[in-house]
Amino acid sequence: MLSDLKTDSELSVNAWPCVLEHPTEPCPGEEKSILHRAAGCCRKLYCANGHTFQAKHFSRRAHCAVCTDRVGGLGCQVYKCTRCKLLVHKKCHQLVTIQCGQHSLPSETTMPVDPSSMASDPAQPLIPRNLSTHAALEQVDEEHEAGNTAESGKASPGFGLQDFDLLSMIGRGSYGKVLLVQLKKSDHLYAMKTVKKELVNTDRIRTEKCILEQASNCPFLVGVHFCFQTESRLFFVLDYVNGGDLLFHMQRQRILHEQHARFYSAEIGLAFNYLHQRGILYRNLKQDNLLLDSEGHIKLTDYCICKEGLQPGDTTSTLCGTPNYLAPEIIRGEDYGFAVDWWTLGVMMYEMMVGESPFHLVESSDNPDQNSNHNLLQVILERKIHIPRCLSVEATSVLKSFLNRDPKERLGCCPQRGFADVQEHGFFQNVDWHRMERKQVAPPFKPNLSGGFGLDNFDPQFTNEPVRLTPVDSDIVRKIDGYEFEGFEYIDCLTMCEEEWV
Ligand code: ISQ
Repeated sequence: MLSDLKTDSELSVNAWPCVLEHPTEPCPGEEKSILHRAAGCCRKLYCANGHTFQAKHFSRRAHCAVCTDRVGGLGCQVYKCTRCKLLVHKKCHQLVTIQCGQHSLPSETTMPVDPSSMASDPAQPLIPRNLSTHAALEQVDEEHEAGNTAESGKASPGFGLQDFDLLSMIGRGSYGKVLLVQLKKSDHLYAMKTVKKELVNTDRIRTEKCILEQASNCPFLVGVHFCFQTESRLFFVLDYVNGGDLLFHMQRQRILHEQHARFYSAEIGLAFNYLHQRGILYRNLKQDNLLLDSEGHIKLTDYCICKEGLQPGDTTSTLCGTPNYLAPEIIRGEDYGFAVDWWTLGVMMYEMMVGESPFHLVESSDNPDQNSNHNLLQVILERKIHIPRCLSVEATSVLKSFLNRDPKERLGCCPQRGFADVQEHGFFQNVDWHRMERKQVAPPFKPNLSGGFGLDNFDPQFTNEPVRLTPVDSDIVRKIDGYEFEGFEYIDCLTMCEEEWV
């Protein structure tokens, strides 16, 4: 079995067996309060004289650009141009004579509008204000792309790249980049995960999106606000978690006090329990995926290797995960279940309290093989785990219990008791779980947010990179099946309400 393993730093397999029969219908377990907005199915657009009007409820004082009477009022629909923000009565929209983009906004309109974002020709891309000219020019290709897809009827009528200012790069994965962005309309900050269509598997994207939607209802998971696409990319607009990731903080701190590790591991436990109760196996715990919010609470991110649809007791067998966190049963090639997540929590708690991995390899230049993943996997399977004597009895016990190589004996894995055993373990005895799950327990560390937008909490290797989306080769774009990602567009219920009541 060991010889079959890849030696990459990440091992993952692209086989995702859960394919929905009707992709535009809600996924199993999806909350009913969340609304889907597949292209054109929920929001109609009305075109007149270059404008693209959308029906809105408008609660502020404003006047119709055609008849000049007041528009809006409770329950009264107004048509608003998605590009130039012109407001008209529904009954007047066919009579509009002003061309799109060729008017100044009425002074009553409280929407902050940057003049540079008003293109005189609606067919021209908008140049975002917070980009350098160079970066903006790079982005123009993408905006064109966004416009083109809209014209061919495949883009979301709700949101597109042109609605956001791209502020900084904050992360990178094999799929694409993660950017800090600001919604122009509201100034809200979001993390935008960009995914190149040519690099992804559609079933995997469907799973990730489905989990993101469910994650939005858990305080310890990064959730999604919007999804949209261009011809070459998919965009997930996610919660921006401005305190940085645990990897960044552990590089400065090295070891955390037990009290500090207890707080993070309790919140991670609640996140796991939320996912497991919904049949989702996370499989991706590592320091880079554990983010801290502005107060210091945790949020897990990156659902790209999650498995969904597992009932209690069900197992799966795909070989995937980060080598250092792989549970022994995965390495042994056995079928495995939720127990692998509790193993990863044990590895992470050890790293927090001891300052290194429980499977730390001693560097040896004589034997380069000693440092390979192959050797690491053997160590995970066989080497005695050394727990320093300076740790408390309870900390020692919880580490031993999570790092039990037999999944049936591991803490959190008893079929009838599950998470209750974790909550009742001596290490967590002083945790008030009711307050903890409501984020009412004060975090032990508050991230420094003195720098703009919290960008000081992200690795300069990302934040120093220019903010741009590199143009995708047109030959590649031509090969992408335009219908493969149909129905990807999404807007969360809360934002939908905010958007309607401008
Ligand atoms: C949200 N906030 C900060 C960083 C992120 C990285 C990946 C996904 C979501 C994120």
